[in-house]
Amino acid sequence: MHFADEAEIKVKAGDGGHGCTSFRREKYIARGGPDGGNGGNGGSVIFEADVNLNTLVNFVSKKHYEAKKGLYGQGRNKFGTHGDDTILKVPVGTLVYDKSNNDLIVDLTKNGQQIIVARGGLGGKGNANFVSSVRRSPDFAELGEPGEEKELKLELKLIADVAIIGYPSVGKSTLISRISNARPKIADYPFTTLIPNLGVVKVDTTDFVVADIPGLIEGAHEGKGLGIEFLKHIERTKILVHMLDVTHEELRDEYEKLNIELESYSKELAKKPQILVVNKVDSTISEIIDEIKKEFSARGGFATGGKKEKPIFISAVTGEGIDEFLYSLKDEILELRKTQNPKLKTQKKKIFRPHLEIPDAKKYTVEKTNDGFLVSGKRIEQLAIMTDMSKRGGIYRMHDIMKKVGIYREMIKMEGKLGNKIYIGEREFDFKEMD
Ligand SMILES: Nc1nc2c(ncn2[C@@H]2O[C@H](COP(=O)(O)OP(=O)(O)OP(=O)(O)O)[C@@H](O)[C@H]2O)c(=O)[nH]1
Ligand SMILES: [Mg+2]
Repeated sequence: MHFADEAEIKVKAGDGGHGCTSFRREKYIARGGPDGGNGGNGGSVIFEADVNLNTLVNFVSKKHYEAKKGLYGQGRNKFGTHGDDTILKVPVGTLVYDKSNNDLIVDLTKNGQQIIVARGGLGGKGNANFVSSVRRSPDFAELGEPGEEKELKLELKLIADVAIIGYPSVGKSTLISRISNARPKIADYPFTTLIPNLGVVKVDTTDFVVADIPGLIEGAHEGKGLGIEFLKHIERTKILVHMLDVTHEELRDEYEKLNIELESYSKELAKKPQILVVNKVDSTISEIIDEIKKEFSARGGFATGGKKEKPIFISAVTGEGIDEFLYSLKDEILELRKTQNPKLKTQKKKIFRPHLEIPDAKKYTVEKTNDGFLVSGKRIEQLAIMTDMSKRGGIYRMHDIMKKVGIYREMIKMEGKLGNKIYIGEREFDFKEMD
């Protein structure tokens, strides 16, 4: 499987259902009062960050996503059902960009965090809404608002508190599978891990996310092995667990070489606190462990950014030393969380439903064009697109609104006259005489 950390997709929210034009049927009354119900709102397309995912691969194979339409309103004041939202789960650490202008829409950093990326269209109002003293039997209803449509670019920068780095086959995946819920592939050949794996670790009451990073080798920054493109995923981690393999001969040398690789990728990365872990103690003898201890302390502990002076010896297979390792990791994380914002907070708050929020109709601009006026504004554009242009009543209502909110006054100030056009979004109206 190819590791997908970028994808481009199209999303389309559901259209709002049209409002209904209908009149009550009653005995002996030719035409009863209007009773056309409202159309349902269209569903929105929503992203939700999920800590159990670690690639965007689903979005590489499927590129189009839609939410359901709202149903039409019906007679007897029956409302159309709202369209269902489409919730797309993405890994925590997904950045969402609007492809049309490359603007960052959101950086999904919290597990459970949701964002509406394409808003469903508002359901149109049925004719029962348009009764007034001067309009007793309105023969028009609003159309449903089209759902938003967007082209998005997704980019993944995984967010983990801890990243396990080291040469191939030192036992990084074995460790993450022992301490977390992650179940990566483990094998005795180099570069078994091709994409970072994430796992949630729980020590007492503290939860944190650990990433198992593919093996690095000397020259990785020049593209050797799997290269260093994965290192961008550890830019946001707090701590690096630098793992060495006790069965290798030149541990100190390997350790320094990897730190140099980190530094050639980013000085920031090289400065991150590291916990040094020497794995596979079950395959060696205590004399060798003593030798390694001496070698590290003789040279003064860490070469870069390190905090812990002495390596922790573990066996990811037998479990030896794992508790000591987990408790030092937890202490370190709690210490760092005091100064930084915790990244893995599950967000339980309900997302804000923009359907409930109608934009302010008084917020608009009027500009002169060569044959009339261009009127812009969220609400006025929404009303225009929802106007049923085949019904005089609908068009008249639009003119009434323009008068009420002051658009006509503006146009008259700018010498609006009969024959002028009024452009609002995709719709076009004719300037009328004021009565
Ligand atoms: N004896 C012993 N073998 C271990 C230990 N930890 C891992 N191994 C073995 O080492 C080999 C490599 O383990 P992995 O966990 O796949 O190593 P890795 O660091 O993830 O390797 P890459 O993904 O290729 O970078 C496997 O055969 C493991 O069974 C350990 O504590 N003791
Ligand atoms: Mg591995």
